[in-house]
Amino acid sequence: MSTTEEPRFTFGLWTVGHPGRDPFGEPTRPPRDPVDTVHKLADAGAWGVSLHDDDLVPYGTPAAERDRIVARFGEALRDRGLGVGMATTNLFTHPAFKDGAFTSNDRAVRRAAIGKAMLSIDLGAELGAEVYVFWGGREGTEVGTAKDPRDALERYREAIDVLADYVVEQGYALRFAIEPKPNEPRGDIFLPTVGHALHFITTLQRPAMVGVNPEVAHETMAGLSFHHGVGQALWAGKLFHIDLNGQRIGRYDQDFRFGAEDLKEAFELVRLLERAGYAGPRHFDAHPYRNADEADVWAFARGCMSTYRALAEKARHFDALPEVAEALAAAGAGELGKPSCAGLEEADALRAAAGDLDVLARRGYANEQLDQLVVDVLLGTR
Ligand code: GLT
Ligand code: MN
Ligand code: MN
Repeated sequence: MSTTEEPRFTFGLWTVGHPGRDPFGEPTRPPRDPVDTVHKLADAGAWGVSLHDDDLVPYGTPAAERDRIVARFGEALRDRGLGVGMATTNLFTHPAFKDGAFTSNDRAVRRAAIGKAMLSIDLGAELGAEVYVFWGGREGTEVGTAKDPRDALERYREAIDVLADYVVEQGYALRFAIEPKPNEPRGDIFLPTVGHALHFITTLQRPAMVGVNPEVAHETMAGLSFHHGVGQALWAGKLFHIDLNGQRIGRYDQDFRFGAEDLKEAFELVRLLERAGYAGPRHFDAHPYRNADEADVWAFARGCMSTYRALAEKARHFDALPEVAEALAAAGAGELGKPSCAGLEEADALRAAAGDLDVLARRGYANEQLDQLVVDVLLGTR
């Protein structure tokens, strides 16, 4: 993305539409009409929306009614010039998925899950989605002995393979993105981190079609550096989509407004995405606080976008400061981009270099100075 292009901000229908239900309490906000969401998101300056099949068409809706709902929604998108960044299947709400969807021990459930995903892929393609996400929230266990993880991964792989074949056979221009999460709602979820997902993708029949959809909250729940996970996905050419929100380590799945927690990590992330030229949607998968009223919901949505923009601006400002250039040089940040050796022809020189450690240990890396510059820029004192 060049500095003049506006990032493509998207919101799930389930985000601004989140009714404020939690495991301990009933909804605090009324249900929202998806068409109303389209209008309000357009007013707020978003580029587009994302959706689960069931967010738009409640499960069990008769076919004629489904077509009417989808047509009305498509018309609102066209009217307001909004796009669909991603679509996905709800394979976690219905009680049938209580033991998993693609990895349920019940073969009939697995077949129904694959079929539901096919219908949902049709819907995503009809609405022009560019990415199809798989978040396996129910794919996991509380009781480890109930599922051999090798069998579960084999069934997961089978499902993604057959669905990738389906996309190709239907001629849809969709790419898949797997969204990792360590736990919640299951005790332990399969494909818990970006790294697990990246390896899983290499086992698929159509690996080029499949990338990842990392989420701030999910890697953070696992205590990991989110921007390192995103960095590895970028390095592998697999960052097909991204879920932005806020989360504190060690807490429940908070899904707070982007930037509401750990601004420094958010800065590292935005700086990385902007420097890497990530061109996909900047998707906010977050919920307004449970005590938010209607006005606060839209303050939440505007806040997600304005924080991203502000951090992108801070990142540009940071990288333009001469003192930052100096600190980066002292830290050796640019040196890391250079190959360490030309290969085995340098074996003698490499062995000789092993004797230099005492001299090499004298170098400083100016990381205190560099990090304080980040803090100064974030605080606006520089
Ligand atoms: C659910 C989950 C998210 C996923 C969504 C896609 S739904 O809200 O918490 O992280 O991205 O299924
Ligand atoms: Mn998500
Ligand atoms: Mn989440």
